[in-house]
Amino acid sequence: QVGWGADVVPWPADLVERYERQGYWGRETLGELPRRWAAVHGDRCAIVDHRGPTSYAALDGRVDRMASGLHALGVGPGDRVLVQLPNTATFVVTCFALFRLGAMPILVMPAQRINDLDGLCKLAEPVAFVVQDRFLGFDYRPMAEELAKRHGSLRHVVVDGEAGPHHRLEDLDDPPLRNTGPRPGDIACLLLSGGTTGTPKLIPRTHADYAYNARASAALCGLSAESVYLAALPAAHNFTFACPGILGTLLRGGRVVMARTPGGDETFPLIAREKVTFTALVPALVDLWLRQREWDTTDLSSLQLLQVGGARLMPDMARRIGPALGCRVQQVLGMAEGLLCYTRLDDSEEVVINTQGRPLSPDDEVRIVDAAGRDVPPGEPGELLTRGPYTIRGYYRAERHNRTAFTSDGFYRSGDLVRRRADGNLVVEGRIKEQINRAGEKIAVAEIEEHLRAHPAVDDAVLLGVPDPILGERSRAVLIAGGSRPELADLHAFLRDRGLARHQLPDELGFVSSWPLTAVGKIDKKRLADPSGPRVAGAS
Ligand code: J2J
Repeated sequence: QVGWGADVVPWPADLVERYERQGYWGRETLGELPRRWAAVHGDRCAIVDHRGPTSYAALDGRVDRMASGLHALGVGPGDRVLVQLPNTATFVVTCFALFRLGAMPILVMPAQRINDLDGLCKLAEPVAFVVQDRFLGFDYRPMAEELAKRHGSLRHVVVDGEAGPHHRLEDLDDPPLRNTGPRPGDIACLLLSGGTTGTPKLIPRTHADYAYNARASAALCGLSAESVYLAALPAAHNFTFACPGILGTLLRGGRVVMARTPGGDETFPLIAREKVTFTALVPALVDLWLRQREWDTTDLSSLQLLQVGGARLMPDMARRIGPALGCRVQQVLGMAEGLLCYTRLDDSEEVVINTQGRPLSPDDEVRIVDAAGRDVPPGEPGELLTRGPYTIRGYYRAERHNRTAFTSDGFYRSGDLVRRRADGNLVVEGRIKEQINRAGEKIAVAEIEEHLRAHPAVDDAVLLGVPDPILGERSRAVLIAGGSRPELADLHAFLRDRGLARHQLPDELGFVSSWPLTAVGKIDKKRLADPSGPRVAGAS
């Protein structure tokens, strides 16, 4: 691809040609879509949020105004813009305005704090930051100001709500712009990776690949203009945004309902009122919904499909969903890097309960390999490697990391341990990457350990994922502290001061006087994590 420079690793030319020929990659760019939708659907409702409904025509108008307003501020093609907004129509407007300009939104979840954002600013040098004034008790404006102070690149803060000295999002409105015209192969947005290292990783998705991702997912899920999607997880998550989620629903002329929080208290009444037909959750939230369902009698009869992904769904929980919520289940093994595996709507109960499905695209390539990179015998577990028409070839501006995160022939090393059943469906067995999956939120172990080691009372630190009946995994910090031992609350305060988000704080704390070591002299994390294993000297 022309114009990508060294920031992004392109697909090889023969595959570009193949993906275009197969019809996966079209000629459209994401920014043009609202215009086309408005022409077809006009006054039909596109999005409902806490402020009310937005029609397809109004959506296109808002996208136009915001695109021209951002352009007047100097935001242009190729610029990066941090977007940290809760689930609102404004989130969608902002993304499409940036798509239209050929600028790239960096999609950040509302729960993320300055430590993450600081790393992203260093990496991607965004020119603007779009936030809501306050959300769930947190004021985003001081954080935006601090970031702007630290990073010269960040010239504009745009606020949805009370803007103070900043640009008010509603006021961004200039004469309509001629299309500045990104091309289908250009980068549309940068998604966040769960990460395994101390520095953040960004996932560059093109207009063509992301449109395909959403369109093919919408077809697989049988979406139509009658579909009503509840965005319960954060809109900035790949699952919610495009699998098929918000983008897939709008592509089919359906309606998106935005929930500010994912618990049953807010979502059940929304499902009843808006006649929601499908939604997506992580297993920890499924658990919460099922508990609430034991006493809550809200009418959920419109719900036809519940997608579950992000972390392992246990078969007995999967089995309880149908009877409790009156809908079908679809398991999704997804990753923001690309590959999506889905169980199909007509799969047997057995497949839907016990597997994470199979790839979306006929051109998704999946290899399952051993530690030496050799294909394992059929049915054996190994690491999932993948490439295909919507899987990236490299992280953004990460040349060195890309050398290990991808094979020399372009397969993404997922770090997931899977096996393939004889029927082709994949089952996730575990993980070989250093990452904790806490209720679907990915925690980069190495990064948090670095922060823990920075505490003055800590000599050395290890972070472990331990099994948790609700979260799937919770995090346990194990420390070596020669002098006084910090308490968990002290540690939390310390880490919060360093700008960590709530889910990044250890759930529990233990101490040892020395590390148990493996045969090759590495810290034996398995032994540290095993409660029934031999007690580690000095453990508490
Ligand atoms: C076990 N582990 C899973 C599953 C993801 C749809 C759904 C999820 C994500 C997502 C996504 C899993 N069972 N069903 O982007 O579009 C773990 C794996 C994977 C990692 C990716 C989507 N589904 N996982 O979770 O980028 O370890 O994407 O590699 O946040 O989540 O995390 P993320």
